[in-house]
Amino acid sequence: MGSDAGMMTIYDFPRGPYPARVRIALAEKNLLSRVRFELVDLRKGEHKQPSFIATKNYSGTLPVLELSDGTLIAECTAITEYLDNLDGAPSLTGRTALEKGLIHMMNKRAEIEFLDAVSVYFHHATPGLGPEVEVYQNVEWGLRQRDKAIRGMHYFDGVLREQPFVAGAAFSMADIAVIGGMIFSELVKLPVPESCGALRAWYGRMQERPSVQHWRRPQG
Ligand SMILES: N[C@@H](CCC(=O)N[C@@H](CS)C(=O)NCC(=O)O)C(=O)O
Repeated sequence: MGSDAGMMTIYDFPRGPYPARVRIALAEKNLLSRVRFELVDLRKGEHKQPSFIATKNYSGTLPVLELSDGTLIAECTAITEYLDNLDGAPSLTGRTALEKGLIHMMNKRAEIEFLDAVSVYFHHATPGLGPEVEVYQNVEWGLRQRDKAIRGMHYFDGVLREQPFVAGAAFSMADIAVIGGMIFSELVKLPVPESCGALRAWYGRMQERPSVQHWRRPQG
């Protein structure tokens, strides 16, 4: 089992939208001094190397958290759950049963309807990480996922017309997942429709958070 003390390692790619989610969560939880980052170069396909898959993450994705005793936790949501509960005072993943349920639902929805859809668009309908890494591309599937992501933007715009944050009254991991979608959309130049005023205004407010500002700064 994982130890709660000691230095942790994050295998990541600093500008990647999924790694951004964990970097933002770390900053929100004041844990940046407890981690060191190890670059896995996506453009070189290092995350698809058999050794990475065998020893770090079966799914061949980033980020991955490694605890000081060698325990590995992949998947942004799982990593965020772990980090959020380290101090016994969860602030990103919910305290009550209701908060936990709503945050988990909206976080998953942000992935399915927005962030993961932009990712599929990137990998299938754009050059993605380049011909060496993108060994199978299905353009039609990619374009469908692009359209799904735009529908997702409209959906989250509607949510944010009704409430200040993605899962309700407070900032949570679900906001971080939508921020990941927005970061990926910027990267692939998929603009948020002008009509999504609430989503745009919320994103403006998110830029004021120190955790997001920290991510925006140049990183090593
Ligand atoms: N479900 C995973 C997705 C992670 C993910 O797709 N990460 C990107 C980095 S930004 C990646 O590794 N992409 C390479 C690929 O999918 O081949 C999570 O939440 O951690």
